[in-house]
Amino acid sequence: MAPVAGGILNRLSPAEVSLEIKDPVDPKALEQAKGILHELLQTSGTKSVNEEKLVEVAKRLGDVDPETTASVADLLVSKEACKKAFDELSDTDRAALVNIHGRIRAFADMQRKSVVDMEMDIPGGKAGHTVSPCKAAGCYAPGGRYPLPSSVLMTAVTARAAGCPTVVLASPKPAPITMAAAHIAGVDAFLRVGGAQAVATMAYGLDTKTENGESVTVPACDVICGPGNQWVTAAKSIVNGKCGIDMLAGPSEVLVICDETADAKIVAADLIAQAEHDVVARAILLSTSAEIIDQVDKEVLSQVNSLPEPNRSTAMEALKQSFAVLCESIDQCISISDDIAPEHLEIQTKDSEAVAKACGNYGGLFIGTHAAEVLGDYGAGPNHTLPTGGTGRYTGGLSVFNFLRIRTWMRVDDPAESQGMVTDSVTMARLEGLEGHARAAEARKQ
Ligand code: HSO
Ligand code: ZN
Repeated sequence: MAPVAGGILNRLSPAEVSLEIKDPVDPKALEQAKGILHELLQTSGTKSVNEEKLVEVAKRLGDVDPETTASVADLLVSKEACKKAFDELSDTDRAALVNIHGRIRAFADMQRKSVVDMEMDIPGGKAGHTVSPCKAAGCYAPGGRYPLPSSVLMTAVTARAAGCPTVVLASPKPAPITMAAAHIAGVDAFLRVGGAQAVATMAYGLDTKTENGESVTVPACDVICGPGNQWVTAAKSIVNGKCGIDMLAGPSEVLVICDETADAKIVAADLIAQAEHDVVARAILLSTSAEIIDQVDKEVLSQVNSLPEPNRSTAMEALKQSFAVLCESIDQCISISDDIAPEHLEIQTKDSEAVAKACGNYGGLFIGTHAAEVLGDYGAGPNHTLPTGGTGRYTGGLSVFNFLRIRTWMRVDDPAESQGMVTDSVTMARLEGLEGHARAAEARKQ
């Protein structure tokens, strides 16, 4: 149903909510990303990307100024430049960056501590697992519509907390605040390149010597993470397997479940905050109260009109594709929300905690009026890199676990004690028709 007078949100009945889950990878962007990877790798003769090609692609796709970019060294932002950007921040801005960094790091450190090495007895010996970080993390922070230093912190700080010895960052056209964030996160290499070319460079690495003899080295990263546009997501889908990736992220979403006790002004502000990210972002309102829906809708229209440009037009576009649903019960709200599995789920009801517990699918959960989604964006603690487009059904957001490997081991100290296990293995091997296996087990018979 079309929006009502004085409002902007489409009104759907519960039955009209269709999932319309899109493939997280855009087919056209996938073809273009494949082309870029091919171009960067075909002439390299090595396993890393070809440096001249990278410079050419970065110039052509507008990452860098073709006039002032001479060599591959110009595609990197130096540590000195990042430190300078940090030092030049106002006291207030620097304090915000430092505080947010601290909270993200504290949360990630607790996550890291929550998973520990273990060992247990097996017949005649021991087995266990060890938790260990991958060597090189590649972090992407978008540079498009807005600079996103918070995404630099969310990705790079999490990789550091996991214990990755090398952290690479890619972010096109970095603003000084993005460079300052890279400084405080302590990134080792910073590529001012975006899109598929950035993902390819982090996946395959760049190893080169410039004319003045300086070496420019970006290692082939073991895990590539972070939000990005359709070409970043497409390229991540291509390199997935060569390296690990966190997720295939799509446009941002927020879903608010509220009842008559909610504050319409606050709900509206939260819907708009997410809508301003992107013209294809989505804001969804589910409520048991027709009055609240009307109030929120009117608030949305009036608040969005007071935003500065280009935020207003961006949010307006997104809100036109967004919707509100009047539900019969909170249980119905939860069931629709679970079908959607929103990236951000806000609960603003009288018993928010109980409602939150009953919700099954979401990227990040924000419980109660004061747990604003934007506080999560800016480092209350949990990561803001979250699954979108329904992928919250099978994955959570970015965390230290994306950079950790749980590796298992076993040892036999007392072969006599292990004989039962040996016999079982011989039997099972023959049931599988694997005579070589049977004999390898039998060699341990006593
Ligand atoms: N809400 C975005 C993250 C972000 N917001 C960065 C502001 N800056 C996706 O979770
Ligand atoms: Zn946001």
